[in-house]
Amino acid sequence: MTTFEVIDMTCGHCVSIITKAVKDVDQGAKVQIDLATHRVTIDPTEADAAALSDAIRQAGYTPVAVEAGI
Ligand SMILES: [Cu+2]
Repeated sequence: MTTFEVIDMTCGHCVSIITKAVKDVDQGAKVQIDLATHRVTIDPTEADAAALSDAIRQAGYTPVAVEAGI
């Protein structure tokens, strides 16, 4: 389980972009997003935390890891 705080994720549109970005690098990943706290929690199947972080960054957002994994 990897959790990022993505402070510039502010609406449902951001949620869908970030979810898609994560699924593009890890199709089987489970993505849970809490907009109120800007938390993205990912249960990956193959991508590591660095790859997930890169994917979110490349989608135009600023992920900060809040749990061990990077
Ligand atoms: Cu948005």
